[in-house]
Amino acid sequence: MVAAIDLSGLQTVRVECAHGAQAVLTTHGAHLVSWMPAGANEQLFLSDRSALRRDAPIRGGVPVVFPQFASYGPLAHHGLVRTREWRLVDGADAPSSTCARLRIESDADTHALWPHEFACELTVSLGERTLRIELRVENRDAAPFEFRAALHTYLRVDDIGAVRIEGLAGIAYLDRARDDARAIDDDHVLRVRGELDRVYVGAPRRLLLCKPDGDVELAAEGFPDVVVWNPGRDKCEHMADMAPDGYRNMVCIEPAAVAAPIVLAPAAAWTGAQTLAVRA
Ligand code: TA6
Repeated sequence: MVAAIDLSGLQTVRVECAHGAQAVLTTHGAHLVSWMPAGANEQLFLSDRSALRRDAPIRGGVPVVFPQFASYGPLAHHGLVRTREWRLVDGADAPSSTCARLRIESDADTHALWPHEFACELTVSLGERTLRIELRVENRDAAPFEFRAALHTYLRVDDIGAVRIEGLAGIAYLDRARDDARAIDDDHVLRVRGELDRVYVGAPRRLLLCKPDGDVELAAEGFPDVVVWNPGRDKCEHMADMAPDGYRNMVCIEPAAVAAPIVLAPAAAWTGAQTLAVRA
């Protein structure tokens, strides 16, 4: 629950709808930190040990990964924008808006690290029992550039041992926990038993997270891949921003463009999105 965590060091944006659904973002990273659908519990995991400072990434919620995924490149892990301040460009004048749009543009700091002129916009749209998150990337440069991206969604679960993910059977993946070895999982459903870090290449548009307190459907647009991650007990114990047993309460299911970078022409824009929906 966000209520238990002090976000006071960060500027927040709240969206809410008439039926009681609400979501909270920080302008730091355009980071969604909470989503409570109408009549349902918090759906996102947010570590109670997360740094909540402007110079550090937030552990949990939905980090925006751009223009680099993980360490597939020379930049900081997961790129440039999750630790930078974004500007609220829509939703600011309407405190009870169901939609918020945040924007970030390249500047001298980003240029020193990644020599391209870009803009990213994140739009969050809230329904009674749905949440759509859209990432738009603009190339404002005179030359094409390549990027990788993901919406690194941390879903909250009561007990990782009791959940399963449906929709990935037979899909080839890169096993990041085993030097990116290629594999195919033929099991009908995916269960998390220990560390799991997989990039499913060319993943289906719709996945289902099945859990005892209610299933969540995930529908992706534009993102070709999906990453599934849980650090498992041993890794989690060594993470400074996670409780030692925090891995039990989360699983990341991330629409992503990882296996092949996206090439964006000058003046062109790319859009990827995911819609989360809780089922009754
Ligand atoms: O998306 C999965 C992943 O790349 C994992 O390998 C793990 O490192 C995770 O992201 C978290 O990364 P972070 O930089 O937030 O610690």
